[in-house]
Amino acid sequence: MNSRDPAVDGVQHVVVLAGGYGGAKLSHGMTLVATARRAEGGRPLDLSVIVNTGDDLELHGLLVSPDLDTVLYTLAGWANSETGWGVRDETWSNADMLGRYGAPTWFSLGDRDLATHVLRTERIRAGATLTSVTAELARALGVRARILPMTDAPVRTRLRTDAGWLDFQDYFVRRHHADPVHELRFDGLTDARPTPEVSAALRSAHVLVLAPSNPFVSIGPILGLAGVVDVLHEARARGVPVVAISPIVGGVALRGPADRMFRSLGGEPSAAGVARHYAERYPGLIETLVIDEQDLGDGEAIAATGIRSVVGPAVMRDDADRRRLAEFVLDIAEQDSTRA
Ligand code: FO1
Repeated sequence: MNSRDPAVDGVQHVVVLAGGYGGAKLSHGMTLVATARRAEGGRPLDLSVIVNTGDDLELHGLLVSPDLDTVLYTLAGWANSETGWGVRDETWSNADMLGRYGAPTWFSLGDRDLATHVLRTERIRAGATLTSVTAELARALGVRARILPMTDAPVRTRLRTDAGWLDFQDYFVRRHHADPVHELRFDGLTDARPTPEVSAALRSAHVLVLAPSNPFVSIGPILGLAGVVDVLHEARARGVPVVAISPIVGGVALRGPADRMFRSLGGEPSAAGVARHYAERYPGLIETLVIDEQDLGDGEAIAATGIRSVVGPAVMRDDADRRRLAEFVLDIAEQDSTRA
């Protein structure tokens, strides 16, 4: 089976590897394409989003999964599009009251957002997996796409800075990701396994997309899970296109610390730096890197890494941009699979 066989039950299975908001926005773009195809009788698009869980934390006794929730809320139409996290039209009564009790409120849980953590924690305490709880929440919010935690085992990203080793949200929120990062650790990752649902999605994919998420702390943990890179290579060998989108545009990260991490962890904050990062860590994995037109000049340096670069609408400011980028990626994938 490969992506050249339109006959294969017709449905096009697109699998996106995602971290926070960049991955959520691209995934939303894919669902906009899926909806348009349903309306126009085009080839059905079935989306699975494999999401990083290394940002997860326990707070007030509750399990909080920021990247899963950003994808869930964005696909459900509930996302706060200004912040890129949490729920829109949020209220903060609970956080206010917690503050009155002297509880920490540097990581603010809105009242609607809190419901997600309460239900998730309750279901997991009752023995449910993170995968099954996420599917229940997605179904309840009317999300058709499969939102798949990369693993059901706990994985916690930790970052070594001049202030010592920090938990991810301490680094990212409490300290405003201002600390230069000298080393990364993903506690629990070596014992963790991709879930059966993740393995099945990777094996049945017609198109594999690395979203414009942080290559170090969002895409990295997913690709660091035992067996994931091997399954991706098997997919490429079957002619399945593997397309990445640069999270660095014009030398800066569209959101978050990715550009500074290139400086402190090695590499350079540029589209070429992203290509080198992926080519060195995961040789032969990525076929095509979508770069913004501002980075046209990086084309030769990218080609030198063995990755083909294509200039596309890499910046997503609104829904039209999200759909445009998703369509662009699917067109690239179509070209790649016929080239293969
Ligand atoms: N980011 C912040 O900068 N400040 C916050 O108070 C904050 C709260 C928060 C609550 C729930 C949630 O799912 C995400 C939240 N985030 C907050 C964003 C979070 O740190 C990031 O979404 C990821 O961890 C980075 O991708």
